[in-house]
Parts: sequence; C-alpha cells; structure tokens
Amino acid sequence: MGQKSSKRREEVVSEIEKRMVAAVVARHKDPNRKVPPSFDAVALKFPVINKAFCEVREVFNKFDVDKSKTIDLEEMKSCFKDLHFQIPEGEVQAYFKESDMDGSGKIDFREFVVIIALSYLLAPPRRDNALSPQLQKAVESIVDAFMFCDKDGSGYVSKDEITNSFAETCGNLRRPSGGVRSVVGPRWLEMDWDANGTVSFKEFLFAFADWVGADEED
Ligand SMILES: [Ca+2]
Ligand SMILES: [Ca+2]
Ligand SMILES: [Ca+2]
Repeated sequence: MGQKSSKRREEVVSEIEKRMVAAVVARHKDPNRKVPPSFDAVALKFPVINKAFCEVREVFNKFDVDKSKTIDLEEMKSCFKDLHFQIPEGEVQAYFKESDMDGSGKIDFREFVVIIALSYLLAPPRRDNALSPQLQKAVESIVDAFMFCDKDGSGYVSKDEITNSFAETCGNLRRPSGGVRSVVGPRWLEMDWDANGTVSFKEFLFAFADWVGADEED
C-alpha cells in the first residue's frame, strides 16, 4: 500500500515540491543540525516567527498595490525583484502556482507567507532586502518544527508521525479525554490541505501561518 501511495504522489509532484522535499531532507541529514528535542523547544521560537510574520505583512501590504488584499502575478513579479530572490523570471509563475493553495489565481496573505518562506528556502535573496535576516531564521525555525514532526526524515509528515509528535508533547501533561488521536484528527484535516494522506512542508507552512496568528487583520 505504501508503494501505491508513493506512486500516486510521484504523479502529482511539481518541480518546486521536489526541491522543497530535497531541501528539508538535506537539513535532516546535516550532522551539524539537530532536530529539536521537544515541542517546547519549537514553541520557544513562536514569538520570533510571529514578529517575522509582521514584517511579511508589511511587505504584502506594500505590494498589494490595488489594495485587493491579494497579490496577482504581476505584483508578485515586482515583489520578487524588489526582495532580490534568486528566482529566474521564468519560474515566478511556478512559485506563484505552487503557493496559490486554493487555486484562486491570487495570493492572499497566508499564501504569501508560503511563497516567501519557500523562496527563502529554495532561492535565498542574493543581497539584503526589505526583510530582516530574522525572517530567514524564522523560516529555519519552521523547518525545525517540521523536522520534529517528520520522524523518519522522509520530507513528508504522515498522520502517525503527527500523532507521535503530539503524544510526546502531551506526555507530561494530562492526557486529553478522547486520547491524543481526538486532538490530532481536526488538526490533521487542517494540515493535509490536498487530502493526499501526507503533509508536505508547504502545507505545514500554510497551517503554521494560521496558528502563529498571521491571519490576524491589523
Ligand atoms: Ca489564492
Ligand atoms: Ca515522514
Ligand atoms: Ca497533503
């Protein structure tokens, strides 16, 4: 069955997704990089991430020239240029499509968090930009959180892996009455956006953008 699902995944995997998985797996294999020992270690970084997301919000507002609360492809092109990401002109559309989670043809703020974080991961800016180096650290902290969940370092998080991560986290706390699975269930539905049975780093980012409060309006 595992084989069947990985085959199905292969059929729909985009070039950007392949690179994203490779980037996460490489970090897993990096001997100088430690997987956070606990969810608490991950949660300690939340304020940093939240602060970084505020900066992303400012950039979003700046490039949403017509104030539609979404960014279109043209606005995104000038945004990438302004931020000096090393994304060839011909690939902007692929990044855009990859991050347009609901396929609306526009990038809303949560999707913008995804596209900026993916850009940092795959095509970091070639020189300083309007976003502080803190944001890069925030992205790496989210990778850490992903690595904590992705127990086997496959570059995807399975439902069992999430359940185990939650179980470890709740170990010292009172057990939820319906068991860990009752807590994971609704969260899983939020995270596995395309309902293909695994959570990719992109889906993780998208869920994260919501939890850390990126969706709050000013
Ligand atoms: Ca969209
Ligand atoms: Ca995994
Ligand atoms: Ca998925």
